[in-house]
Amino acid sequence: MSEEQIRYESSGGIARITLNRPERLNSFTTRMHAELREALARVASGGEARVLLVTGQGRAFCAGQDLSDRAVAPGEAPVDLGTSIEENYRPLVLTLRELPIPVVCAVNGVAAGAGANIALACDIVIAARSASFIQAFCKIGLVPDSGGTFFLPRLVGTARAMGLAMLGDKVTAEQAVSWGLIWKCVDDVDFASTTEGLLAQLAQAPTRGLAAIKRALYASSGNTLAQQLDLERDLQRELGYSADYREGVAAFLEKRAPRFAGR
Ligand code: T3D
Repeated sequence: MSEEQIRYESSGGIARITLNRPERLNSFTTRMHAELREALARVASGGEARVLLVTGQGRAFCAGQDLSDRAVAPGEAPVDLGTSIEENYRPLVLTLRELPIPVVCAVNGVAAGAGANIALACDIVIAARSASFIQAFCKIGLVPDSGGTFFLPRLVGTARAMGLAMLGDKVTAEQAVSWGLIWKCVDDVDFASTTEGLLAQLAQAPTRGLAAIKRALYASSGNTLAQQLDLERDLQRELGYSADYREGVAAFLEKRAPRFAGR
């Protein structure tokens, strides 16, 4: 496949997707979405990757939709944004959330509009200190999409979500951490090595267990306590029969480091 607008690699249990339109701050085009879909399908069907990295090439993570695709000449009908969301952004967010492996987003620079919310759709978000997050939608008369209206209030509460969505202010990586929007922010010089350390750790972790953690945590906001306790029971029952659980217990008792196979 042609991968010009994204780069995809997979080795050593780590799949990597790099948004690759640096001259347009990695903003989304229809073609980039198609390439992303194809890469994500490879991750999902390959069965080798135990962690997925999503990051951006150049000085930005992603500036959301490419707005040069959205200019409307007088007398012309505008693009149906609902169709764009339905065909591109909605499946992208759902795929990231449903992949049965951890998805790490390494936010290397500005993340704006859908770019910010695609980052928030990932399971663990690490950002360079110079990165920032902007809910840019309000500046062009739109609503936060790609899950923004779902993620923001859950992560930072309604008051902050409302301010972020209605004002479109830039949130620094440091502030994003202190508000609970993302996991971690590291100095730019340490960003690559910290990200690699995180990927290596996750690639050697008990993958089935992490998939179950992901499923349980994302289910919790829609569940009652009783439903969540039932889900925990069911997941624990299933994991209790896994090779990784057996290995984890054996390694603990033998006082050695575990060697998880991800099964
Ligand atoms: O349409 C649908 O399908 C519905 C879905 C919508 C989802 C969305 O994401 S809507 C929101 C779209 N995104 C934005 O509104 C963000 C627009 N960009 C910005 O606000 C700023 O560029 C940034 C805050 C992200 C970065 O600012 P700065 O000062 O660091 O860079 P810059 O100079 O603005 O941008 C550098 C270049 O990238 C520039 O081009 P030039 O002048 O060098 O030729 C700029 O026009 C271009 N660029 C940045 N963002 C976009 C873009 N070109 C097209 N689309 C962009 N989104």
